[in-house]
This record gives sequence, structure tokens and C-alpha cells, in this order.
Amino acid sequence: MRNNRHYRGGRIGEEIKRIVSDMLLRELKDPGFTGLVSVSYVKASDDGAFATVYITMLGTGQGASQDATDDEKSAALTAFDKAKGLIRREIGRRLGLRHTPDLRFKFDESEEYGRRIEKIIDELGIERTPMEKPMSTTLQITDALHAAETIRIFPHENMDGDTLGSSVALCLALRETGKDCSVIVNEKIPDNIAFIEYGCVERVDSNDMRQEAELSDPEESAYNGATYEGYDLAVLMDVGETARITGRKDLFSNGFRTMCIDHHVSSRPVYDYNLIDISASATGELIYGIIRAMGVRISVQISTAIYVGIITDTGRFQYSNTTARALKIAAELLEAGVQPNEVSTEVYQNVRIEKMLLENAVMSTMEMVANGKGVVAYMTRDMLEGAGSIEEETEGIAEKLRGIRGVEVSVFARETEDGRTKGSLRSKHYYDIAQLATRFGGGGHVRAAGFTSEKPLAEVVAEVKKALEETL
Ligand SMILES: [Mn+2]
Repeated sequence: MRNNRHYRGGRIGEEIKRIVSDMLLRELKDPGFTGLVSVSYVKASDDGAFATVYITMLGTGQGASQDATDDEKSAALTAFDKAKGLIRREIGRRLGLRHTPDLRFKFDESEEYGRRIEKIIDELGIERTPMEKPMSTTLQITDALHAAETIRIFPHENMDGDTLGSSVALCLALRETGKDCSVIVNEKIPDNIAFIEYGCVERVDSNDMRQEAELSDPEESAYNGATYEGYDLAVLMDVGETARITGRKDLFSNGFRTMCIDHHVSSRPVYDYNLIDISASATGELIYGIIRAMGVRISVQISTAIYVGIITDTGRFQYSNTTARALKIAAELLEAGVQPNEVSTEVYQNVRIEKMLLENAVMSTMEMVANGKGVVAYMTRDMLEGAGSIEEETEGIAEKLRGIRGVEVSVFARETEDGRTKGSLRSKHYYDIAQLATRFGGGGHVRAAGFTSEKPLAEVVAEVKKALEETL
């Protein structure tokens, strides 16, 4: 019964909207209706006693924006009130109602507000948040993969083991089923994970370089002759935002349909197909499930690619995201042929001598504070250049310092190219390191945080030491 009444209220609302709109076009010629008046919707009460008519009005241009001025609005409301009797009679006649609902006229502020926001967004040139779509099931994902013939996979920038391993594993499985598939990359693959490329990677220039090449020689496209136009499916891997595939964004949007497979909390389901599972330790776990569901045999190469993703994202099964499921999948990958020692040798025992030399220099600056509960080390530009190392190779130093027995907090500070100071902070058990990072204009998590300070290195190091002495 109740549902039925709702239904009737909704339907009467629709009918009234149609009638009033009709009358605005034909009969309602009051001078109060300046600008373009229209009915956005009508909400009729369940018992049919009254109905609220929400109206919108584009101004005549006297106001600053498209919106009607207050004067124009009140003139319109007066005109509606004057015409109320006429409108009600027409509704009664056309709908054959015994009791015609009383009418209230209101401006639809939501619509006007929306229009104003749209305008601001346009003026600021802000990228719009696309509408969210439903999450997909593994079955829907495999159906979509099955339906596509040409598939291009996009790992995120600053490639890591999970984004590359997941991309390659899916690519190999899709090729196994006869699909035209490749992994699109426009940057150098880190040396220690390059061995899982397995012939899947197609290198492209970044957007700018491609556009330049096309301008200078329109005949000779820089796409290496590969098909990136009008292909069936673009897959975004281990990331939710196309902002992290900037150099390949245009190629991604060339896909007829889009898909996202990821495990990051921040990722929103805005693609045609979305498999975003934050309970997965690595995207590789999801890929494993998809390939199993596809019925493709898990080859040694597929299992190795996925395994690299899982060990790197779980910090070799040490981080808190390490789950029983991750270990079970890893066990199955070993059964499928993964050689764990060989993989570890490639991924972890593959350090450039220059990185070791840099670490050596940094470790020599190490200073214990707060009775050994804190450790601080730093890197100058001279140290970096002296070792022949590169900035990225400072990764892992803060963790290494935290590894010292009795240390609760480690801080690694380094001089940037433009004379600022970057800090990487880690804690072990109890110290909220994000709090400390905030004091230096940064932030992060409870156990791992960072900051960038405008102050020179020496000053920051002194301040950090003082802060640790006081709070540790
Ligand atoms: Mn990942």
C-alpha cells in the first residue's frame, strides 16, 4: 500500500511538471516571467493535499552571472502565485482529479548552486571528478577481458614490482588466450625488476615528445607502428588516477573501454570496470584471482611476475599488510615454479656500488640522541656526487637506521638540489612520527613520515636532534 502511494505521489509530480511546463510555454504570459523560467521538478505529498513546484530561472543578464537577480526571482514567484488558480484548474481538468493539490512555488536552489559551482570549476580550469561507477566482480572483469580483442595495460609512474609484475602477468595470460596485448611504458624500468618484463613491454615516448615528433613529421608517428588508436580496452594497473600515468594519458584515453585493477584506499571506481580491493596486500593478488578465473595455466613467468609484486609490496612479508591470503597465494606461486632465491637475488641483491658508497658516507654521519633511542644521519650534495649516486638511491636508508637495536626513531635528512632539506622519519613501536614531521611542515603515517623544509640542512639536523631529545 505504502509503496503504491509513493508511486502515485511520484507520478502525479511528473504529470504536474509536464502541465506547468506546457502552460509556461503557451498560456502564462505574465510580465513577471522574465528570463527563462522552467520547472526542475515537482514534489507531491503522499496524500495528494499539496505539491511543491521547484523552479529555475536564467536571468536576463542584469545579474553578474546566468542566475536571476533577487528582483527577477520575486517577480516570478508573484506571477506564479497570481496564476495559481489557473494552473490548479488546468491540472484538475487534465488529470481528472477530485481534489487538486494546493501548489507551492519555490526556487530550486540546488540547481542554481550547481550551476554556480560548474562556472567556478570552468573558470579555474579544475579537472572534474568523474562520476563514480559500481565495483566489478572478478567475473565481470574476466568477461570484459574476454570481450576485448586489443588490450593495453598501463602501470603507474615510478614503477615498482607490483605495478610491473601485475601488468606483465595479466599481459602474458591474455596473450595465452590469443589477445593482442601489451604493457605501455614511457620510462626506464628499475634495474632490479627489469627481469620480469618477459617481452610484454612496449616503450613509447611521453605525450610531449610524441606531439613534438608528430608536428615535425606528421607522416612518421612515434607510436612505433603499434595500434593505440581505437583499441578495445585500457587497463590502469595498481593505481587509481590517470594523474600517475601523465606521459601516457592520451594513449590510455584512446581505449574504447577503461578498467582499473588496484588495491589503494585512495582509488575511486570511476572507470568502466573497477576491481579495487583494499584488502589485497598487492595488486598481484587480484591478478592471480583473475588469471585463475580466466582458466589460464599459471606459467613460471606469470607466477614469478606476480610473486615479485607480492614480495615488494609486503616488504618481503614483513609489513602489516602481510596476510594469510598473501602467503597462501605465494605458496601456490612457488608450486607453479617460482624460484624464491633467484627472485630475491635479482630484486634485492642487485644494488649498484654507487648506492653502497653513498650509504657508507651517510652512515658515517650517524649520531645517536636521547640515550640511543634516536638516530640521525644526513646527506649533503657533495656526498651524493662523491659517491656517483642518484637521489632515488637514498631510498631505504631511514629504514636501515631504524634497524639499530634500541632505536625507536630514525631520521635521515638530505640536501635537495635547490638547497632545501628533505627528511625521512621512521619509528619502531610507539613514537608518533607523523607528529614530528608536522612540526617541520610535513606529515605521513605513525611509523613512516617525511617533510621538506626551506631551511638549510645543518639547521634542520640541529632542530631535529633537539626535538628528539625533548620528546623521546
Ligand atoms: Mn601495489
